[in-house]
Amino acid sequence: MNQKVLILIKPDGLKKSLTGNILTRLSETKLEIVAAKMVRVSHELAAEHYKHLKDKPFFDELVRYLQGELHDRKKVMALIYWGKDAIQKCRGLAGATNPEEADPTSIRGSYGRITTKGLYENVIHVSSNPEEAEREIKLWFDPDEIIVDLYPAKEIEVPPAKKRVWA
Ligand code: IDP
Ligand code: MG
Repeated sequence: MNQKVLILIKPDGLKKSLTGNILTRLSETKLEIVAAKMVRVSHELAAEHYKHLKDKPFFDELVRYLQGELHDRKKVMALIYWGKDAIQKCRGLAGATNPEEADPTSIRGSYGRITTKGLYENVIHVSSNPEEAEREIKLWFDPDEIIVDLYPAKEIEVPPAKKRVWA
């Protein structure tokens, strides 16, 4: 079954200069990249992304982590992979949530760590099911930032607004 999946290279992955390694590992899947961008992550975006964990004791630290507050890297790389069994393939390469329990050859097993505060810094996010992928893709991307039509979209009239252009 063709699926789409949101991948985030988290701030620790960027700080450790792992972008190339992670993309190389993901290329083993032969999936297609249909969107990619660098994102400055607001508190609102990070909290919304991880809202299913808002009652966990590590939630505030997790939001700070995704915002880059722990790594002096206030950005993440967001990508959408698309193709057959995309979620299972990417989750498999990523490895278990806890980097100490992840297969040592997986991305998280190779590069993740547990901080002294107990947060799992696991360098990559991968959506875990199609419903979560849809919610997350719509949270991180607008339709026109994706080179294929993944979900129904509509056109709306946007009132004239100020926009930055090259000087
Ligand atoms: P996932 O990233 O494997 O889908 P989730 O349960 O969705 O796992 O958790 C989101 C993120 O929250 C994890 O990737 C990890 O960074 C962090 N996290 C999850 N569970 C724990 C925990 O028990 N202790 C510390 N950090 C955790
Ligand atoms: Mg998850």
